[in-house]
Amino acid sequence: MPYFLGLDSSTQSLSALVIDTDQKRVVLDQSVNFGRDLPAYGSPHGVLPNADPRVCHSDPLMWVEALDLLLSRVREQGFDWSQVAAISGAGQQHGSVFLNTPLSEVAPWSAARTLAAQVRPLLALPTSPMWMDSSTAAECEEIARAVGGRARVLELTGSGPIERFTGPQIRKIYKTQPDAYRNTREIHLVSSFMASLLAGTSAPIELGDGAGMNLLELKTGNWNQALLDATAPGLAEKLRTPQPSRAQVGSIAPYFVERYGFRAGTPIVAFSGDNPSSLVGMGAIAPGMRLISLGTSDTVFAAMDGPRTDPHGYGHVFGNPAGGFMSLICFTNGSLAREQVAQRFGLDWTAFAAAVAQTRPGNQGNLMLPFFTTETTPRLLEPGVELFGSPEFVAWQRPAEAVRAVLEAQALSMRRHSDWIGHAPRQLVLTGGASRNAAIQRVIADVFQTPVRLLQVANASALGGALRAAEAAGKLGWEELFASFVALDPNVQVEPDRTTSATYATLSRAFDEKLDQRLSRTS
Ligand code: XUL
Repeated sequence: MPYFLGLDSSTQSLSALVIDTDQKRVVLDQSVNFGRDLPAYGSPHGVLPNADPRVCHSDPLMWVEALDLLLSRVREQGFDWSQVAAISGAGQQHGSVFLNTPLSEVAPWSAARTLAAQVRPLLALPTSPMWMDSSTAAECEEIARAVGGRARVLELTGSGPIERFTGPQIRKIYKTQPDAYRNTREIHLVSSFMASLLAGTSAPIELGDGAGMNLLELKTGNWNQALLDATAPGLAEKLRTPQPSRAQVGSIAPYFVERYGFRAGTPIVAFSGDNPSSLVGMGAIAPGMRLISLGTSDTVFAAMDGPRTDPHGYGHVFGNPAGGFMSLICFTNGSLAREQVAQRFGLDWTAFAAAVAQTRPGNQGNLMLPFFTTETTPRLLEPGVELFGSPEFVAWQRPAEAVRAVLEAQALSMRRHSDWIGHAPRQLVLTGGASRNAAIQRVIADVFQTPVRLLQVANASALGGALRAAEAAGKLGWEELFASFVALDPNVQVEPDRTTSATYATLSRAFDEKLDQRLSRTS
């Protein structure tokens, strides 16, 4: 059987992508959008509303119901799930699910009831803290203090203590909802939770995604006792030993065989985080390629030859699912900031791209600090947008300049904050929803003075899951899989305009100055 399924449980949707390794083609690529398809969860963008903008939780039952909905929809279209030989996948990173019963102790899922109905009574906490949450500054400081400072957390885990990471989130639950914490017997990442649902038992956390918890020691690949103790009492018992990415964590639960027609015994390979999975889906498991994913958040990432850490403490080191490490820098104000500017002037994406063409590189010195929401890179716990330049621009009366300003600021910030990765990139490979936007491609190529390319498959994270399932099944190696499934789009080759180099050097200095002033005011 040549079919392999990759699932991706991301912020706003659940996707399924199936590859046929004999025919070397993608045979299925479908998604359930949480806001559109599951409106009852009141989360149009996958996040529950909260009066405090720093608090971002999701309803884990929404992810569970999305799985049932996606599998049944695809089956109704006539797709035969029994052709799938192995399954893997990915989840949005850092989010956590708190269960009152380890899934290894629950009775097999009953095919007579929905999965959500069976998971609901197992939740020790009705909502899941997710990666957009920035409400744990106090907990980050407490953890850092307990283990010897922020630099020590960075050295141990590859990341400084970060508000959205799972450890500080767990500590906050322990402090603010002690009963819920006491009732919790198993804590999952979104990735291990999705794998557990499919396997009908407790799937362990995978090393690549586990590195985003501020709990895992990079050197040993195991939980660090000092960090566990600093986070919450009894935490070790609520976490299973982390497993390497190729580990088979179970076989498909009979529920999915009976309801959707999967083949009994189909192996489930450990699920990873969406970024590590995208590294695989973009064929970038060896150092040398620099990747930019333009999604709800923007991320810049690359495989690394060793676990080098960010001296500024903003970037992260995660596990590379193919072995070794990867760097990742997350910019929270990604699509979110672009959307805010577009909405402010009533622009659709065509008009947004056209606006860029009406302005010149460097934007005549007009500059934006585009922190519409709290920011991870650089760390800003108070949102705030600042404009500098002509009086009309500063008064938000220049739509075209505002559009260029948000894009230039995002690219300048990516360039400034990714220099620690090393290896000056020879090309930048873009993925994610906004990567098809020609104006964005142009600004990134010019700011970095580096050629920009695109991949043919947009959903790199789900593709990464399918490729990981195929590789773990043992018949095909990475090179063969990449040769069949990872191709650059021949129609997109954006060369940097060399004449803009001096302009962007000047703009970059101005941007750094304004950003440093902002950071010194807030630190
Ligand atoms: C990475 C991060 C985001 C989420 C998005 O550290 O927080 O990219 O993984 O799903």
